[in-house]
Amino acid sequence: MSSSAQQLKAQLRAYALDELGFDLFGVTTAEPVEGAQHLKRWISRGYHGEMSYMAATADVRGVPRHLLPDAQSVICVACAYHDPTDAPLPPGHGRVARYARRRDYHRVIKKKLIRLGRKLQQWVSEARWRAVVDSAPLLERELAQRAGLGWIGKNTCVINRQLGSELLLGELLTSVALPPDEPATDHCGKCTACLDACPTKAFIAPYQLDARRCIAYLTIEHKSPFDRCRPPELAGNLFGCDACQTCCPWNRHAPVRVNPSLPSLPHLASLPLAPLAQLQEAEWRALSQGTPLARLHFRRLRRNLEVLLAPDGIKSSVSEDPFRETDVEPAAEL
Ligand code: B12
Ligand code: SF4
Ligand code: SF4
Repeated sequence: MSSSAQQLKAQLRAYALDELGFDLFGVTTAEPVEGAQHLKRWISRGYHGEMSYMAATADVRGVPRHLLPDAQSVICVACAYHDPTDAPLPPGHGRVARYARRRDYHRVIKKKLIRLGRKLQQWVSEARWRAVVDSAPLLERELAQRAGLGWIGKNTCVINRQLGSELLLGELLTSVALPPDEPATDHCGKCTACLDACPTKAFIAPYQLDARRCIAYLTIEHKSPFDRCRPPELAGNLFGCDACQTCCPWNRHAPVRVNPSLPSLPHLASLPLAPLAQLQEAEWRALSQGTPLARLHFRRLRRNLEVLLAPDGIKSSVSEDPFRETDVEPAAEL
């Protein structure tokens, strides 16, 4: 690749990190990603549950050119939100996952990416680009791994050696060919802390998550009412779950790093359940506005609260899990 392409990448990198305030920056090609085969198998086993958008887009998620036909490169970025100063969950409260106790990252990262795209166009007038933050079908973690931001850990999250896994990802697809970075390599080793820490045993095997068991899925993405005879275990979580990340040694040793554009909103860290159950829909909308919590439709909020407010007796036993698999192959790398 020419030295001018190297120089352009260096300029973009400096602008993304120094001006826009991203915490990580890397480049990969726009070639299809290899992990797409895992996605297809994941769907075929039904691990996506009610996330029908995952099944509907499985064939194109690994193909960046589906989103920008003449894409040559994908610029991958991340914002960090590692702030481990959690107080213990007060009695009668529900926990909100750390990524959701702040402004909605989709908007924050998208705005920054659009500025990056415009800057690219100032430097290369014929450049075409498209900004993506979870908003279009793309295997974001695979691309981030290939662009060197971090490896996909056994908990399926992208982990950076310096910053850990509490990262939110975004991509700028572009028709401009930029020199790719080296892919990140796996540093999970023999550790299994995340697999052991998951309260619902949602990992079928290392690197494989059955979303139907995952509290993040159950509290946020699952739309249907829960089975009243067998409500899921939510382990105190009202919205999302961090257990497979807070236990990870790469997070325990990571420096506190919260992107200034995504400051913590401490009043959202845990919410009092009984008063929440009294809220009217408009009040919930006002409380959640502008944060990832807004994704939680009022009906689903009430459903989650019903489980969290119920006496322990109604919680199901994980050993009776109807999704228990018997035919799972072990991860190839173990
Ligand atoms: C659907 C989805 C979910 C679902 C399913 C999660 C999942 N693991 O797939 C649910 C609702 C459960 C979820 C939860 C969370 N999510 Co989410 N989610 C997504 C979304 C939209 C798609 C993910 C996807 O493609 N899954 C498909 C499956 C097949 O992928 P996978 O499980 O990651 O498996 C990969 C590897 O493990 C490997 N693999 C799979 N099987 C096998 C088998 C073998 C043998 C091997 C070797 C490898 C392997 O290949 C796969 C493809 O890369 C992405 C945004 C995006 N567009 O990418 C955000 C995204 C992944 N989520 C994100 C976040 C922050 C979360 C939560 C932390 C939120 C929270 N605190 O509650 C949790 C984390 C739970 C977890 N451990 O994954 C971030 C992750 C950032 C990071 N550091 O990785 C993303 C990238 C959004 C973003 N733009 O920042 N999420
Ligand atoms: S987010 Fe929670 S429930 Fe989901 S896999 Fe991680 S630890 Fe398990
Ligand atoms: S807890 Fe251990 S196995 Fe799990 S992602 Fe972190 S390093 Fe990897």
